[in-house]
Amino acid sequence: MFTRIDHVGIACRDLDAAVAFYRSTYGFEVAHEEVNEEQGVREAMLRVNGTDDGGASYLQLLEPIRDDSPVARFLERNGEGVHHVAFGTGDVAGASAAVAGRGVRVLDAEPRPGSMGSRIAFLHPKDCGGVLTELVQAAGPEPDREPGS
Ligand code: CMX
Ligand code: CO
Repeated sequence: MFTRIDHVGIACRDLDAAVAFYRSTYGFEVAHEEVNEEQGVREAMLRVNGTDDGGASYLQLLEPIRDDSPVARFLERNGEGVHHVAFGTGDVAGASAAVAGRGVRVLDAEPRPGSMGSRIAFLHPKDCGGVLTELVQAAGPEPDREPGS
């Protein structure tokens, strides 16, 4: 069902400061930056491997743009840190239906727009061992899994 880690979402209070940390400490560069009004975030995608044409993995740095957004509430409760893990799939609607059938609450009845033209759906962290989980269908093609992996 899933082919890779699409991204790890990291909540931060100051996106520019977080980008500067990841650049100066690890050498990661920003592949893409955008505001997602619906999700209430300003975000930067830092590519870890692959290319933006498909099959890449990213760090997604997230700064809230509204006090009542999920990332703002997370920061209030926990401070900065890992917010969610996102799995890549070629079929987000199918993957959502499959996990829903296994008793996991899918928070998005219909997939929503995510980073870089992707379509996304979230799973409730309380049904996923405390991990907020995102399913991502990237705009680009999904790579085949390595045989045996
Ligand atoms: N990871 C793990 N647990 C989390 C969590 C997170 N990121 N966010 C909330 N929780 C926990 C809370 O701590 C709480 O636990 P307790 O009941 O033990 O205290 C529980 O989930 C329910 O909390 P809540 O008060 O209902 O929390 P929220 O109102 O913040 O809602 C959630 C939680 C997951 C429904 C909401 O954050 C959501 O809909 N998230 C999906 C959208 C999103 O996160 N968008 C931003 C990222 C966009 C992107 O990646 O593109
Ligand atoms: Co995400």
